[in-house]
Amino acid sequence: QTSYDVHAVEAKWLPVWERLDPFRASDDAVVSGEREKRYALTMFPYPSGDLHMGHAEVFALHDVIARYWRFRGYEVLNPMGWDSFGLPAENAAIRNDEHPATYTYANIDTQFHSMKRYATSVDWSRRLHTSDPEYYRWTQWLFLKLREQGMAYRKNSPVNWCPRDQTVLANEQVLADGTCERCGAEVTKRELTQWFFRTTAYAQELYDCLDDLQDSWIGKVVNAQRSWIGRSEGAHVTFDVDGHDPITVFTTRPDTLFGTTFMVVAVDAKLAEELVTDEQRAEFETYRDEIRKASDIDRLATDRPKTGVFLGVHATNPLTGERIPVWATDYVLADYGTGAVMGVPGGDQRDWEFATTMDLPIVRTTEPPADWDGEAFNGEGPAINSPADGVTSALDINGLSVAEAKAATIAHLESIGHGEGTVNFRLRDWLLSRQRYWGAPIPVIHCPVDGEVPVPEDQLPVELPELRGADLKPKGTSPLGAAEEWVNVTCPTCGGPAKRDTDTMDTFVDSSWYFFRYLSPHDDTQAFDSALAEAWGPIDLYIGGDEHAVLHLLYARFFTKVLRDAGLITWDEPFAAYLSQGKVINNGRKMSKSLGNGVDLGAQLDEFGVDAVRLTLVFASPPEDNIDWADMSPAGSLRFLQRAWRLSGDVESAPGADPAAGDAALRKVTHRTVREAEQLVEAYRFNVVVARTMELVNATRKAIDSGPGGADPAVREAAEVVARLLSLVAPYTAEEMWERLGHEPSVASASWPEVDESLLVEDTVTCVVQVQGKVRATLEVSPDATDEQLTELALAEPNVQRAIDGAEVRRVIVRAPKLVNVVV
Ligand code: ANZ
Repeated sequence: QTSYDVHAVEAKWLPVWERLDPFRASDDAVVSGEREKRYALTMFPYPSGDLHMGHAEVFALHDVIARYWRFRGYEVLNPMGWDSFGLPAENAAIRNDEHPATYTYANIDTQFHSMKRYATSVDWSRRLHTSDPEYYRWTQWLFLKLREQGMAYRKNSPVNWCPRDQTVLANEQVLADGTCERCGAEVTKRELTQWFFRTTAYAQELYDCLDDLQDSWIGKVVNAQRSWIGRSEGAHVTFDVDGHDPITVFTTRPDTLFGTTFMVVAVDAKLAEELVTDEQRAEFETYRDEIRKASDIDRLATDRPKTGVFLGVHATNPLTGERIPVWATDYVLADYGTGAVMGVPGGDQRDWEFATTMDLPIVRTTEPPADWDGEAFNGEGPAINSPADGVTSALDINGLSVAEAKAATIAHLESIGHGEGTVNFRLRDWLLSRQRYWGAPIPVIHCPVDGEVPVPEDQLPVELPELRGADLKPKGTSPLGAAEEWVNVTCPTCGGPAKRDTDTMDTFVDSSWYFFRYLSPHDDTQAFDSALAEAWGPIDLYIGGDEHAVLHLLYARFFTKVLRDAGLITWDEPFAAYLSQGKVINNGRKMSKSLGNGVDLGAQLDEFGVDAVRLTLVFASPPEDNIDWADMSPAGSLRFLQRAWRLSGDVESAPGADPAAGDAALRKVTHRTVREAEQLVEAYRFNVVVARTMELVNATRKAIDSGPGGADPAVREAAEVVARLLSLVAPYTAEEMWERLGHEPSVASASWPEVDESLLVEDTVTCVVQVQGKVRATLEVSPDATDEQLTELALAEPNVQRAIDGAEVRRVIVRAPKLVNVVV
C-alpha cells in the first residue's frame, strides 16, 4: 500500500474518537491535586457563516500546545463555544429577512460540524453559546453583581454614534480614522442616557499588571494596552473665573503655569455652554454645531487649522493673578481630563498655533537650546520667566529642571489650595448599552416611584422577547421598546406599573467572562464555581487575533479584577500567557470579497484533507507571522503525510521490541528530535517542530531502505515517535500510523516518548584553535577529549604550525573541549 485514502480515514476515526472521548477534562483530577492543570483557551468564534482559513489557523496552532500538554501528563481543559450575540448576526438577519436566532443557530450548527471534522482536542461536553438563556442569565447576574459593586451605572453623555448601524459604539469600536469598526460609516456624536461599567476604577491596576505580562504576552499587545489605558502624571490646577465656579484643568506640565496666557475648554462640553456670555452665544452655537460632525481623531490632529470662539469670560492665573481669556475650541476633548486646558503656547504646539491664530500672548517657561528654531518647546531645559518682569509671585522656579519645577509648582499649588498632583488616564468607562435586539437584555426595571430597580435574581434570565416578524432595523431606540407586553411590568419593589430597560448589552460583555462559564457550563445555580476557578485558573495560554488586543483582553482583565474584589476568585489576571497568530492572506493581500481572493476552507479540506491543511498552516511560519496561502503547498503537505504513514507499514519488529539493540545512529536522531520538540513547543515554535518531524521521517526512511532495515527495533522506535509528534498537527494520519504499528487507539492517549539522555551526547564538538588570540584552525573532537589530546591535535595542524612559524611555544591554554590558545 503506498497511500491512504484521506477521506476514508476521516470517516473512520471520527466515530472512534466520539466513543473514546479522550479530551474530556476531569475536574476531580485537578481539584484533588492528582494532576497538574493546564487551561488552554482559544478565542471562540462569532457564528457568521462557516469556519474560514483564519479559524483553521488558530485552531491548528492552539491544538499543538493543548495536545502536547496532555502528552506531558497535565489535565488539560480545552473548551469551545460560540460568541453568538451581536451585530453581525443581527445585520445578516435583517439582510436575509430572517430571525437572528435562526441565522445564529444554523451557523453554529455548520461551524460545529466543521470543527468536529477539524479534529481539535476539544472537550465538547463544555460547549456553550452566549445567546442561550442559560448563559445570558449569568451575564445578567454578573451585570447586577457589578452594579452592586458600584461598577455599573447610568449616565447621560455624548456617545459615539454610528448612523448606519444606528447604535452607540464604545470608543474601542471607533477606528483610528473615525469610522465604525463594523460597517465603516463615519461615526458621529449624540447625547443619550447609557449604561457604563466603571473600568476607570481599575485603570491603575490594569496598567500596573502589564509589567508582569510583559514577557508572557506579545510585546506589541502589552504596549497597545498601555497606550489605550494612557497613564499620564501631572496636576490638577484650579483657576478662579469671573462670575462662575472655579475651573480645574489637567496638565502634565504644571511647571508651565507661568506661561499660561489663555484657557481653552472643549466646545462640546457642558462647561462651555455654562460659561458663554449672551453676547457670544450665537457665535458659539454656530461653531459648536459645526464641530459636532467631526471625529475625535480629526479634532486632535496637530495639522488641523486651529479654530475657536471667545466665551466672553476671564479666569485668573493662580500664580500671577493675571486675568486670561477663556475660549472654546475643538482641539480640547470633552471627555479627557476635565475638558478644559490651560493654554501654554510656549510649551504646546497646538496652543502655539491657537495663540498665533487668535493673536494671544506667548511666554516661554522652559529655555530651549541655543540653536532652537522651532515654535513651542516641550523638551528639557531650565525654567525661566517665573516670575517674569513686572509679574509678582510667591513662587520662583527659575533655573530648575523640568522635573524639579513640576514638583515645586505642585507643592506650591497644594499650599495655596489651587491644585494637586494627580494621575490621569486616557481610559474611559466602558459604555455597554446597545440599542439593538440581539444581545442580553439589561436586567433593570425603571419605576416612576423607586427609580432603577434590579430584576430580582430568581427572575433571571430576563429573556429576549421573540419579536418574530418585527422590524429589527436600527432606528436609534431599541427594537425591544416595541414589545409592549415585555416592556410593561410591575415594579419588584412597590408593585406599581414600571418598564423594563430596553437596551441590550454590548457583546463584549458576553465574552468578558466566558472562560469562567466553561468551568461548569451546565450549572444552573451559579455563574461559575469558585472552587473550580481556583483549581483551573488562570488560563495558561490564550491564543487569538490581535484585533482583540485592546478591547476584549482589557474587558476580560477588568471583569477578572472586579470578580476578585467581589470575593469570587483569588487570581488577578485571567491570561497568564497570550499569543496572537498572524493572518492567512492570499497573493499578498488580505482575503476579501471585493478582491475575490478568498480561499474557501471547506474546499481545501475536501481537496487535501484536514491533516494536510492543518500541517500546512502550522508549518508555514512562526505562529505570529502572516501566512500567504498562495505560497503554500497543501499538496506537498499531503505527500509528506503519506510518506510518514508509509513508515508504519515498513516496520517489521513487534510492538515492545527493545530499541536498545537497534541502530545507534537512528536512535540518536530520534531522541534528539523528541528533546528539541519539547523545547520548541514550549517556545511556541510549532513550525520548527514540524520541520524536525520531517527530518526524522527522512532519517527513518533511510534506515529502512539503505540502513539496518525495517526489522531493526530502532526503526519502530522512530516511527512511534513520528506518530506521536504528528498527532500534534495531523491527528488522522497519526492515529492511522499508531494502529498500523499495532497499538490501541487513541494515539492522543499514549504517553510521551521518554528521552534517553545518554543518546543526546554529541559525537563531536568543534574546538577552536588560536595562536596569539587569532583563530587559526578548528578541530572536530570528542566531547571528552583531554587537555593533552587537544594540545597535541592543535599543534599538529598545518595552519597552526605556519602561524607559530618556528617561534618558541611559551604556553598552551586549554579550555576543553572548545578552545586551545597557543602563546608564543
Ligand atoms: C499645559 C501644557 C503645557 C500641556 C505644555 C502640555 C505641554 P496627555 O499626556 O495625553 O495626558 N490636555 C489636557 N486635557 C485635554 C483635553 N481634554 N483635550 C486635549 N488636550 C488636553 O496630555 C495631557 C496634556 O494635554 C495636558 O498638559 C494638556 O496640555 C492637554 F507645555 O497642559 B498640557
